[in-house]
Amino acid sequence: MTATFSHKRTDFPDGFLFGAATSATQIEGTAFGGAGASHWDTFALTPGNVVRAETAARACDHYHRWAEDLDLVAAAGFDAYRFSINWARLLPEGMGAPNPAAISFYDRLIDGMLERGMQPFITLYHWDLPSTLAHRGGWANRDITGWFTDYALTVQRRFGDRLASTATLNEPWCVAWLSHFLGLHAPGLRDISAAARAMHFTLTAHAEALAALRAEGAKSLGIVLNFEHIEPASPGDEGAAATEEALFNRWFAEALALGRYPAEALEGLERWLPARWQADLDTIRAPLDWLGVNYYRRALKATAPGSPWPASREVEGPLPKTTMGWEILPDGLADRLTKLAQLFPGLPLYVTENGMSANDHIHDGAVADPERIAYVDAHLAACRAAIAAGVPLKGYFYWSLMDNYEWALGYDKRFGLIHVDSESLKRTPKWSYQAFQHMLLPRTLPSR
Ligand code: IFM
Repeated sequence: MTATFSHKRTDFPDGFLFGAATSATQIEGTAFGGAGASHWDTFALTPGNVVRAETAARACDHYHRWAEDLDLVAAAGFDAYRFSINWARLLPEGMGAPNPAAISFYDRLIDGMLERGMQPFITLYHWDLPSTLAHRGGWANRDITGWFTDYALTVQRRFGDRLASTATLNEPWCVAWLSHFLGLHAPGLRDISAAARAMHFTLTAHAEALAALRAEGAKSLGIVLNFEHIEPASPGDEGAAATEEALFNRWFAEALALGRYPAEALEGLERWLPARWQADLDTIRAPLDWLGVNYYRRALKATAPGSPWPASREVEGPLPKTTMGWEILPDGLADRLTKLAQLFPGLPLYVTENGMSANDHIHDGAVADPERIAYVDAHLAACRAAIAAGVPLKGYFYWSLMDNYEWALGYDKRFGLIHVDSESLKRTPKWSYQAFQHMLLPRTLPSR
């Protein structure tokens, strides 16, 4: 294993963007700056939901250390920084009057990116739903469409003049299925009817916000979806794998590209979908300016006999794994990018998240993480293969800039290019950070 990547910046097309990604709740510290409560705050305070009941109250204290963190993004040679707004920080009641401290924080943050020559890639919703709206049914209530659109317009009117790009939602599968059917993320429901509604209302909220943002003059609008390379665990498990493929990889992408939901998913969900769902699909299909692709792993699916629909379960596979237990399969990224380029002809794609968690430790002031370097190297090779095959891939963002709050798994799962000490919060760049520096510096500011 080496400490550098085998790729050079010039191996990628002119203007290809390299960036690092984070999200608000995972790094900022929700206790600071007058943020309202989000459903993650209450979820984490409910015993049994989060490992060691860890919360995002302090997180990486990025709220106070943002300038140091942006200096690190710039010093790595990144062209762009993907971050999110905490909805509950900006609008503590979910709607109505913005929090002045939040406006001033995000103003400083965005200006700080521009001063350092980095393009701000904003995500409007990376999971911090204000509790006030959660109490009213959150993503299972059709009204979320209007609440989210009003919030999106507030962001656009305050910050839109300085943004390079806006994503409406991050990973709607997690917002809907992981959180309302599997119960593993806030609000922690295990309810198929709430899950089906959320699978639909994430898309209506995306679509209505997109239209409103366009009417307001916003440019470069997209959405970020997550994908896995799903395969049957054994012969005979093809049906289970096809159902998971439909729920995870096809539901959102096909609704956006084709204005329809896959039959294999409707088989279980149609009876729970809200009234007038078919009529919404025309709006949902409205053109995007780009699509964000989050990809981490392969997942093997098997039939779960005796279990109600979707009657599938995950099986541990034989490939090398990250500390998340995720199987590493870089070819799955090239395959997915190629499929998406066919589904969305001509649409610019970005890898908006890709990365690995590892057991990283500081020795003699350094963090050696050659496995992460190898992981990124192999996924960058997959990006190049996709580009060579004609995929209009425009950028790659590593998840994550720094070790942070990995939701229900707390602080142990370290995805960062920068090690964050759990007590002192001291930042220590890892070898992988230096590998990016080596590949990206000197930075030439890309033309867009
Ligand atoms: O940490 C998360 C992020 O919030 C969304 N995508 C996957 C990452 C790793 O699990």
